[in-house]
Amino acid sequence: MPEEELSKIIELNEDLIENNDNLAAQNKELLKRYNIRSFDVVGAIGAGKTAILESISKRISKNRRVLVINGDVTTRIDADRIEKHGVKTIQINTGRECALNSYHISQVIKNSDLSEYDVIFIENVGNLICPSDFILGTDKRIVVVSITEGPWVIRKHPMLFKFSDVAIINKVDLVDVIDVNIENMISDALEINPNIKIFTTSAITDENIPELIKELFSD
Ligand SMILES: Nc1nc2c(ncn2[C@@H]2O[C@H](COP(=O)(O)OP(=O)(O)OP(=O)(O)O)[C@@H](O)[C@H]2O)c(=O)[nH]1
Ligand SMILES: [Mg+2]
Repeated sequence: MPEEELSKIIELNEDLIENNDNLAAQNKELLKRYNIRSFDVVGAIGAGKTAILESISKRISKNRRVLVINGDVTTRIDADRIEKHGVKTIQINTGRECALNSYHISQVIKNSDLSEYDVIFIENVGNLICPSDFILGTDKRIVVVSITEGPWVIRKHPMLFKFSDVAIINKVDLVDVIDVNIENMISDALEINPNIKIFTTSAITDENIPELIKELFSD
């Protein structure tokens, strides 16, 4: 590719990321104005993002007004699963895009009555690479992997761990049948980001889900 074209592509990418960051800052301000606590949940396909949000929703929906925004390429399967637990959901279908961006979120929050919510969770499209470039304007980012993705999944995808506040290593109920050392996965995450808060969970048995909720709502 000619050098001139390559530099245009790089500039375009930089513009995209800068525009995304600016819009994310506006999202953050709007959510703050309504006193809404917000989290975006990123992670591998099938790691258990929706299952964890189901587990959290059923525990907190009695005391808090929750909206879950689900990013998915084409379906509303995840939103339908979560809605059963007494929270509101909005599905965003991203089509060919492999991650949500702050424009998607700005459209949703501009067109919602934010006075109806105390908490917003955003489940991103399952992907450990694309979402790292696109912050959304939430208070905290949660990254989810599971032990079934293999012992190297964290080391192979450092970017999301570097820029997340909370890491979840899920499906620990399967530890007896999967050859993986969870302690090593925890060390990998801490090496990438010494400040990250790590929870080893099972969305099936609810192991450590109350502790996770405590962390999310502690300050
Ligand atoms: N054994 C076990 N299975 C789990 C756990 N969490 C999720 N699953 C199962 O893993 C599969 C995928 O879970 P989802 O919650 O759909 O995962 P996801 O990360 O939302 O997937 P995408 O949105 O498609 O990226 C489902 O069959 C869940 O029942 C867990 O902690 N333990
Ligand atoms: Mg999901």
